[in-house]
Amino acid sequence: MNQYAQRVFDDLKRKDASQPEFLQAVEEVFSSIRIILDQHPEYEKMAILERLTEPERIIQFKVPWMDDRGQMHVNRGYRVQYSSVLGPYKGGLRFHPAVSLGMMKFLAFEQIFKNALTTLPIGGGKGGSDFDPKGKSDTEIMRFCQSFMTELARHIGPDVDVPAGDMGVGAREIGYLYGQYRRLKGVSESGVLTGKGLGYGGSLARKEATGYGLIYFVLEMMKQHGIDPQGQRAIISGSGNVAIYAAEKAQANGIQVIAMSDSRGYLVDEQLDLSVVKQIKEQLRGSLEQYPAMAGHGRWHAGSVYDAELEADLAMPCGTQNEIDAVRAARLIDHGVRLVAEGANMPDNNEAIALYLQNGVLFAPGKAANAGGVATSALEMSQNSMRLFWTFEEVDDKLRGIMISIHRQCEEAMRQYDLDPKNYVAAANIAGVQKVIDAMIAMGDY
Ligand code: NDP
Ligand code: 2IT
Repeated sequence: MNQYAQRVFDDLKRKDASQPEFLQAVEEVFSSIRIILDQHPEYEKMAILERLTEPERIIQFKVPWMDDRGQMHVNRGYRVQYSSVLGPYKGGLRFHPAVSLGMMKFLAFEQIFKNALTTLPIGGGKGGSDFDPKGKSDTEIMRFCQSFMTELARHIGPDVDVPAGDMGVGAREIGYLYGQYRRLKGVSESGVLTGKGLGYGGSLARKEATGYGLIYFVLEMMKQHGIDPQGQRAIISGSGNVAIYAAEKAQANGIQVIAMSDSRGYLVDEQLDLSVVKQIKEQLRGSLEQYPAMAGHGRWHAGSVYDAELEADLAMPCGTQNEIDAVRAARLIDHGVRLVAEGANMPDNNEAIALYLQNGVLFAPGKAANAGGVATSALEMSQNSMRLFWTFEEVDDKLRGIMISIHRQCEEAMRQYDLDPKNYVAAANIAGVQKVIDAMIAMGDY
C-alpha cells in the first residue's frame, strides 16, 4: 500500500473497526492498485480513495413479520447504495443470520468494481437481512419478503437501484419481493429486480449465469496458460446456485468435480451425480448428507472440505466468504492445486491469496470470475426495457463474450503495468477501479 492509501485505510480502520470483512475487501483493493496511485499523485488532492470508500447512502430498516404460529419477529434489513457512478445501484440481496452492516458494505464495495468489469452500465449496491430462511415454511418466507419489500420499495426502481438474489435469495424470494413491489407501486416496472421467474420478466440463463460464467473465465485462464481442462480434478465448495451451475459447466468441459460442500459438511464422490445434488438443494432444500443414500455412492463428512486431504488440480470456492485461510490454502497447494477461481465473494482471505501468488498458483478473484451473474442481470434489465426475450443461446453467447472480455481486460492490465501474468487479483482490481475513477473524475465532484 502506498502512503496515501495507508492513511485512508488507517482512517477507515478507526471509523469502521467493527466491520472486519469491509476492511479486508478495502485492503485487497488498496494493495492491488499501488501502481496507479503512484502514477497519479494528484488523486490524493482529489480525495479519490475517500470518495471510492464512502458509500453514497446506507439504508437500514425494521422488518417485522409473523410466523405460522402467530409469533411476531423483527429482523434487520439493509440496502447499501454504494456507487451510482456507472449506473443504477446493482447487486444482490442476502438473507443469512450472519448478515451485518459490515458484511453488506464489503459486498457492495466489491460489487462496484465487478460491475465495472462487465462494461455494462451498472453501479454497485448490496442488501439483505439477518433473517434465517432455513427451516422456514413457504408462507413464512412470503410474509418476510412482503414486509422487507414494504420498506425497500421506496428506495429502489429500474433506473435507481435494482436488487437481485444472493445467498438465501433465489427465484422464489424474488417472486414474492416483486409481487409486493408491484402491489405497492401499482406499476409494471419489471426491471426493478432481476433473477425473476421466466413467466414474468426473467431472463433465460440467469439462473446458470454465475456458475457458467465462472467456468468460461477458468477456460480462458487455462487457454492462456496452456492447461488442458480434460481430466482436471476440481473441488467446488458450496452447493447452491453458483456451485451447482459451475459444476454443470465444468463437467460439460471434461473437468472432473470430485467434491462439493454445504454449511454442514462435504461430499466426496469420484462419480459425482449432479442431478442428485440439484434434487437435494433445489427441490428438497436439504443437506448433501442425504446424497450417498440417494445416489448409491459418495462419502459424506462433517466439517470444511478445505480441511480434507484431497488431491486436486483446481479449487473453485462457491460457498461463502473467508472459507480459505493461509493454512487451508497451503493444504490445497500441497495437494496439487494449481488454479483457484472464486465463484463466491471473497472466499479467500488476503493471506491465502498471498500464498497462491508466492507459489505460482493461478488465482482469479471473485470480482472478475463471478461477474457473469450480475452481467446477466444487466442483460435481464435490457430485455425488460426492450420488452422482449432473448433465447437461452443468445443470452449464453453474450455471457461468454462478457467473461472473455473480462479476461482480456485483466491481460491488458497485466501487460500495461508489467504484472505477474498469474496475478489476476491485481489486474482485475486495477482494471475495475480505473474505470470507476475515470468516470468519477469526468462527472465532477462525485
Ligand atoms: P446459495 O444460498 O444458493 O448457496 C450458498 C451455498 O453455500 C450453500 O450450499 C450453503 O450451504 C453454502 N454455505 C453457506 N455457508 C457455508 C459455510 N460456512 N461453509 C461452506 N458452505 C457454506 O448462494 P449462492 O450460490 O447464490 O452464493 C454463493 C456465493 O456466491 C456467495 O458468496 C455469493 O455472494 C456469491 N455470488 C452469487 C451470485 C449469484 O448470482 N447468486 C453472483 C456472484 C457471486 P447450505 O446449502 O447448507 O445452506
Ligand atoms: O454478488 C453478486 O454479483 C450477485 N449476487 C449478483 C447480483 C446481481 O445483481 O445479479
